[in-house]
Amino acid sequence: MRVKINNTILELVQGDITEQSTESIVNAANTQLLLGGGVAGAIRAKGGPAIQQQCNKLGPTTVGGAVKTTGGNLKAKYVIHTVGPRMGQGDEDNKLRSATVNSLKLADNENIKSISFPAISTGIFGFPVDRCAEIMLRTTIDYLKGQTQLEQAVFCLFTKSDFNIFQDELKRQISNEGNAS
Ligand code: AR6
Repeated sequence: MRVKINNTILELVQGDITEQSTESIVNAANTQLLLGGGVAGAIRAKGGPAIQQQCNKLGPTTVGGAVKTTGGNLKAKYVIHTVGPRMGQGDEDNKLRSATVNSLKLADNENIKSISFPAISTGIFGFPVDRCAEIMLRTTIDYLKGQTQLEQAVFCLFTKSDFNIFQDELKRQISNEGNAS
């Protein structure tokens, strides 16, 4: 599914984010910037050691923060590492909002034109996927309505069921606002 928010294409796809050819992909990181399992594990396996090496110089970071490294051997030139909330630590919704908006801002500040997000925090960190879809899509749509050089923002969902949840939520948000073209 694909909609346009002002000048930016917002797209949902199902698949492995490490196969995305956007200029940047987002890693669902931890505050230590140690690439563990899930998205991070796939990035480490496919991207090679340069990514963790750069992370070691940048970490630790904060929940909701975002930092950039090389994409190593990935198709994406850059990885934007952002830390989502771990379920149960408190103020999770705001932390997920910050992680999303800080990733988008970092991309813009670095003149990056395209970005792919996973469903941050919905794996090892245990955040519900429907709430993640609502927050990440709302935050991204609001951001793209403002000043941005981003040409494409992609949400890459690993499973068909997560894709369907994001698709239903995007349809709901777009029809409530009538802001897509
Ligand atoms: N492509 C796209 N989505 C994926 C992929 C992939 N290759 N692999 C998993 N997902 P997670 P978190 C989905 O656990 O919950 C790591 O150890 C997955 O199904 O990657 O934020 C880090 O180092 C889920 O929907 O991130 C941190 O310590 C979503 O991506 C911690 O996990 C996020 O799952 C971060 O946990």
